[in-house]
Amino acid sequence: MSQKARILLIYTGGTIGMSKDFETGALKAFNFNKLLQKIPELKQLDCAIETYSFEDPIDSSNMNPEQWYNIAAVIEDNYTSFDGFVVLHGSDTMSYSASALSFMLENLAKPVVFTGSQLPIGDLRTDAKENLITAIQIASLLEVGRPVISEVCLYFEYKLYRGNRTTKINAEHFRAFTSPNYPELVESGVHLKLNPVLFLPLVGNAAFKVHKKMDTNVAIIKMFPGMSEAVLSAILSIKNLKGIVLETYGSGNAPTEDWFLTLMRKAILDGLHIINVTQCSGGSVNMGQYETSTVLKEIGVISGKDITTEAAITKLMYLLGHDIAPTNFKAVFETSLRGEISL
Ligand code: ASN
Repeated sequence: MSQKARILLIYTGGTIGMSKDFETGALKAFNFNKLLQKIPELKQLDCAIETYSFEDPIDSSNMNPEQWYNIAAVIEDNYTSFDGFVVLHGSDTMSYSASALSFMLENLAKPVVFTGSQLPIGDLRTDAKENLITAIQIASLLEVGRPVISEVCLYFEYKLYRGNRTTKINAEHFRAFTSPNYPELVESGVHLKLNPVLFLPLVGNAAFKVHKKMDTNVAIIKMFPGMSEAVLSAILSIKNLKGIVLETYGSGNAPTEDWFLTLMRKAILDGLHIINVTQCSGGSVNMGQYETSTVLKEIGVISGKDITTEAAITKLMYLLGHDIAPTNFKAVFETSLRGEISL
């Protein structure tokens, strides 16, 4: 007889569990037990589900590294007792959290599936039920007693994506996420269509490890025509700033004006790590392809390649939380740690 998968459902908040405040009409998070009462279908699933709720469920706009650590700690404390984890999370910052957790959980041998919804579970037209039920089904997939998927993923609107490849693209559509540079791992239709060649390989016997330090001395700067020297220089002189994600144009291009390159050069010489990511929704940075990125490459700007901004900023926090020698930092950042970049 095949063994039933054991799933831990972790509720952090988000629209999925919200209801309207009678006085203000605004959506806010409510009690988790009510959430489960609204989905009696969960009892029909062929797995054993236990639940863990954050004491104060939040709108994911209030997510931060401390909360990421709390999610990681729940997974760590329950790691051996469950086959998979489903994290209910607001959609607004879900891609940041899925990216952060992918770095914080090293040698993960079980699925951690983030999901949520665009409409509360109590709404007649809700997308919450399908998202939740299929996320649990995917997290329950076992093959000879071992989880089929062993990475941090995000399930939304019939698709399972690698979490650190996703980005939220729509505030209204049920199809709220996309993974511009990596195909979906699973597509849900009449059957679940798995693409195992795209899964991260199994980790073997390496021990599961949770990393707790994320350094928040970081910033994201989005380039725009007309950005002034005063603005860029003010950001770069922030005390204790250790790294920035620079969202450039196209394949990693930026102005060739003297003031810009002088500020960049000085910042790098002063020890700041600058990661070049594209502000395009798809494609890769390729410094040197155009003259407008050649100098960036020469002065030691780090290539984010085809990483998302969400994965870049969380990877930066994660790597800065480790004592990596400054001379190694570029090489480590440009390596794929959890499948977040294509090499
Ligand atoms: N504001 C909500 C949140 O991110 C949005 C959602 O979950 N759809 O918590």
